[in-house]
Amino acid sequence: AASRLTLSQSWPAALEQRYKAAGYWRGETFPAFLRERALCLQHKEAVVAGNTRLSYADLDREASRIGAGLLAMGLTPGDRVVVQFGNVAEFIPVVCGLFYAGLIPVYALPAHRIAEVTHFARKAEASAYIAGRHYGGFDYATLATELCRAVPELQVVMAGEDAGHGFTSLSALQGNPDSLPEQFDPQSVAFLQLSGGSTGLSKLIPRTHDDYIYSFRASNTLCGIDEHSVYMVALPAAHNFPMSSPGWLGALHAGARVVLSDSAEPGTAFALIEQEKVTCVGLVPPLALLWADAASHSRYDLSSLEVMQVGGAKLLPEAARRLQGALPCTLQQVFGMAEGLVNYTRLDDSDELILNTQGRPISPDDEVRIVDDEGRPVADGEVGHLQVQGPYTIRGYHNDEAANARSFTEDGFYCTGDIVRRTPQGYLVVQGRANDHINRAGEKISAEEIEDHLLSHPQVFDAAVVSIPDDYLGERSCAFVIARGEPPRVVALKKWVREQGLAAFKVPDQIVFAEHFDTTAVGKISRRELRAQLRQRYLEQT
Ligand code: J2J
Repeated sequence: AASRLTLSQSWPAALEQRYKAAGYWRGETFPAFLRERALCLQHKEAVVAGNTRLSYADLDREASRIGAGLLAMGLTPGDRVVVQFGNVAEFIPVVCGLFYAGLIPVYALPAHRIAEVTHFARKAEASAYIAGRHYGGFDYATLATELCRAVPELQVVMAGEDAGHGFTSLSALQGNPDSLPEQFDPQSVAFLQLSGGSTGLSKLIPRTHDDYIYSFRASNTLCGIDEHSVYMVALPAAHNFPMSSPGWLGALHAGARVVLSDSAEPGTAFALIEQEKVTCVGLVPPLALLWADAASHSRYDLSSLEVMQVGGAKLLPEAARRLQGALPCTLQQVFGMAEGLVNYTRLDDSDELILNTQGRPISPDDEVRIVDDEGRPVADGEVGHLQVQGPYTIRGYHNDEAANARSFTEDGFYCTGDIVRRTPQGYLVVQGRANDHINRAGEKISAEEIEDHLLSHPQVFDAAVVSIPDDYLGERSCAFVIARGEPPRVVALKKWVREQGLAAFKVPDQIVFAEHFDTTAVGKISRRELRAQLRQRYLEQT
């Protein structure tokens, strides 16, 4: 058996037994189900992206070649590999190849830049980095070169016409398929997903074969995915929502067809929906609204669409109503998190529930607790902090004791940071967030992380980053800055943040200079109170 990455914080034995007895954890693994689909479905199309069409047999062959090739490079099962791709055909065979080899993917998003990718590689103690050479006008070989300077032990594999820089080319990978491990422990870690990063940098989320496969297998049932479905990935394919709720992994598990769209812009996506007869797609609220507007005067035939899922950020009831009116399909609200818990409105729910709630948990064994600031359960229907444990919610982050102490209760519940209330039918309504991150159209930004980068500027004395309600994005980021002497220009300061090697979505949308932060009344106030105060004052003035 291959050496593996095991969980440091696992489920208590009693829960493990319960989840197995209930049939959630079936001992199924990624390589096993992918191989099985390839055997049964052979020439059925699995993945469509651009001009590439891969059958289930093609996907299996490519994954075997890549997995064996990586082992031939000297990687060992259990090693972590940072992958960074846009919505291109190679992404799926690369991830499946890592699964086949027992290597552990760490999913960077295409928007991430050197600061973030370096953090992932270090935190995961990764052995390799695999990326597509060009995507969205960015050359990932440049990033890889810098990355190797920061983390010299990394091996690099590049997909694309020309790997360049002496990197190994993805298409050149070759190895002996017999070298691929045969046995996989279903309770070992299959990959590391990224957290939204509420305090500081993103944390790594270890997900096991058993828990993750259960989450998307059960999602398939709730989202109407079967072998006739065509699932479109319009959000970044490495994000947990389009990967697992039910996502492209759910679709592959069902033997359906996955269509990757490299743009979520209606023009591109609508053409693909018509051409590929897409039946299901997942979107964030601003995109869904954009689609609704565009659909009214679109010449494309969208009648194949059965389900439009919206999640990642709060969909307001009025916006939900607009979507329902504009698109000829069922609206499904999805409230999920990469740490685990996913809630869906059910396809046959009343409009009342679909419009006004964020759904209810996948599993009868998702134990949801709503508590006050002191951790005591609130009365039924009252607003409080959402905590959860269940068959697909992690018990701890990878290699991060400090974060675990903050984010998990003593009895192992995950503190989501979301403020919710529960309806009498057990549906959750998201009311807000307890911690200071900005949910910018589904992309999560840690206030602390950006404040840190602002503070590194020589002309910045202090900075506080807050979320401001925004008609289009849901929330935008606003940085309040106290200058040290002459204030820097706003554009210069934004450029400074970008040049720290950060994803562009983290650059503050707005910068407001302040003379001082008012900390008088309470004397020393917490960063959180300060942010709340600044946000409040700003909203009162505008
Ligand atoms: C309000 N807030 C929401 C919603 C997520 C499916 C869907 C989404 C994610 C995701 C995911 C929300 N209304 N409908 O992983 O599998 C906010 C909450 C939550 C955080 C998690 C999936 N849907 N959110 O968005 O890990 O604050 O996962 O805790 O990126 O997004 O973010 P993330």
